[in-house]
Amino acid sequence: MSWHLDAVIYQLHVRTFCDSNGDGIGDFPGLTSRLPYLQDLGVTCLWLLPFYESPLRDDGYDIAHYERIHPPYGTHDDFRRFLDEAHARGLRVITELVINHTSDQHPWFLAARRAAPGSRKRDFYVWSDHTSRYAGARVIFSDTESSNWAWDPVARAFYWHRFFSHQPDLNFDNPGVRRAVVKVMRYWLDQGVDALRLDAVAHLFEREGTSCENLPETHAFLKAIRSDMDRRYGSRVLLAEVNGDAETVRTYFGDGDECQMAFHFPLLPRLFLALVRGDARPIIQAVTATHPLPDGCQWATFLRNHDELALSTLEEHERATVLDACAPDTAMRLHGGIRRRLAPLLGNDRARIEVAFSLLLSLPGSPVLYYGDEIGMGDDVRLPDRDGVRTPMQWSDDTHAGFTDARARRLITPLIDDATYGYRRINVAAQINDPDSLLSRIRRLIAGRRAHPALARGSIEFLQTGSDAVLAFARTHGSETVVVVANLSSAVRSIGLVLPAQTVGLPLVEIVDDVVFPPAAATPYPLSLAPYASLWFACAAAGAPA
Ligand code: TEU
Ligand code: CA
Repeated sequence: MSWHLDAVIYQLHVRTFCDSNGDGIGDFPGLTSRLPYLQDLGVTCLWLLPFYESPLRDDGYDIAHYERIHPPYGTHDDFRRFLDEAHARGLRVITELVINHTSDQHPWFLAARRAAPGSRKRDFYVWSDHTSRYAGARVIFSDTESSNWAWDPVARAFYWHRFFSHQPDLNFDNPGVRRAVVKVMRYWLDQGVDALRLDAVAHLFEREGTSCENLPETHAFLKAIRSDMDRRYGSRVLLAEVNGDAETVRTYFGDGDECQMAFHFPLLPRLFLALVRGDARPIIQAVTATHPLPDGCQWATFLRNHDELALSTLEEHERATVLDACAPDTAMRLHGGIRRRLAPLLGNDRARIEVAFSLLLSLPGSPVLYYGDEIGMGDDVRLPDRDGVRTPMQWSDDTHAGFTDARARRLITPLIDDATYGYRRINVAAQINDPDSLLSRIRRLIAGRRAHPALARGSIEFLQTGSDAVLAFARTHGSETVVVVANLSSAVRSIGLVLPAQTVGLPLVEIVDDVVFPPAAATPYPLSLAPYASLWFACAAAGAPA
C-alpha cells in the first residue's frame, strides 16, 4: 500500500474541467469522460476542489451541506460513477474536508444564531460580545477582511471567522462539533475516497494569548481522527493544508500519527526565488530543513494551486524580489501573494517552465500538478479574487474551448481568450500529438519519475557543482541512484559535477530523453548546460536489479 508515497497528483475543479450537458458548468459526467486524458498524462491521483452544496461565495469552500453535492455538478450517482471509473483506471481520489468553517448558510449556523446564548446549538460556533478576544490572531485575507469578528444582528453577538466573514468558524471546543465533523469524515470515507485534504487545519481551536494557530489541541484532535480513520478504514490518507514555515508544517506529521501528507508550503516560494535569482541555495535550504520525515509520511509538493502563490514564509527582501519579478502589476497580487498561473509567473518561457516541472517531479515529495499548467494555460487578473486562475480547461480551439457544448449560452466563468494564452493557441488538442509540446514533455517527465522509484522514495543528497546557479542532487533507493542536475539561470553553465561514489564508473543514461552519456570515469564529471536545462541520470549498480 502506501500509494501516497509515490503518487503523482492532479488538482482540478469539477466546475471548470468539463461540462457534459451544455449548461456551461463543469460536472461529474464531464470529468468522467476526461479520465482517459488524465490516465494518458500518467498521473495516479486526482484531487477535487470542493463540490458540496454551497452558495459559492468562496468557490465552494463555503459549504452549506457537507453530504450533498452542489446540484449543477451532478448527482450522487454521477459522483459514484466517477469514483468507480477512476478507481478502475488505477486513479486514487482526494476530496476536501473543510471543517474549520462553514458557510453562513449552513443549517448549523442558521440554528446557532437563533439559539439561546450558551446552548449547545449556539456553541457550534465561536461567539463574543466584543471584538477584543483572541487579539493575537492575524487576519489572513488581509486584502478583503479587517477583523476576525463579524456582527450577527440575529444573534446580537460577534462570531469568529478566520477567512471570509460569510464563513463562521466552527467551535472545536464543543464535543458536538467534533462528533459532527467525524461523521462527515466517515461519510466520505464510506463513499470510498482514498484521501482527505484537511483545509485550513491550523486554525481549528482558539486560545487567548496565542496566535490561534497550530495549537496543541488541534494536534490532539488530528491524532484522534487519524486513529479513528486507521481503525475503521485501513489505508486512507490525511493531507494537511497548513501554510507555515518548515518547523511548523512538519509538526502536522506528528510522530507518524497525524497526517501522512502535508503541502510543502516552505519549498514553494523558494522554488520561485531560486528561479528569479538563478541561485539553487533557497531550494537546498528548504529541502534540508524539511527532510527526512517519519516513516509512511510524504510531502505534497506543488508549483501552483487554486489560491494565490503564498509568499508569507519568505523574508521581507526575498518576498520583494519575487513580487517585483513575477507580479510587477499590483492587480496580480492578493493577500501578500500572487494570483497568477505558472506560465505567466515564469514569463511564458518554455525552458523555465520545463525546469520548474523537472524540479517538481524530481525533488522529494509527491508532486501536485494544477490543471491547465501542463499545457501552459494563462490567467485573467481582471476577474475577481482568485477566479483568474480558475478558468475553464482549454481542450481545443473549438467554440468554448471544447469545455462545453458549442450551443451553451453562458460559461460559469470566462475562458482565457487573449493573443498569448487564449484557447485558440493553448489547448490540449494542439499539443497532445506533438512530441515537442509542453504537454508531451510533462508526460515524459511523469513517465520517467514513475519508472524510477528513487525519485519518489529515495533519500536526497545535494551534490557540488562549483556553481550556485546549478542545482544537483542524488536520490537513492535500494541499488538505484538517480542524479538530477538543473541549471536555474538564463546563461549557459559549464560545471564539474561531484558524483556520489557509488555512481562513478557507471554508465549515465538520461531518463527523460533516453540519451546515453559517457560513463563517469572520474569525478568531477564535466557537463555543459543550456539555460534552464535539466538532466535526470539513472545509474544502477552493475548486476543489481534497478
Ligand atoms: O485556504 C486556507 C488558507 O490557509 C489560505 O490562507 C491559503 O494558505 C492562502 O490562500 C495561501 O495560498 C483554503 C482554500 O485553499 C482557499 O481557497 C479558501 O478560500 C480558504 O481555505 C477559506 O475557505
Ligand atoms: Ca454541466
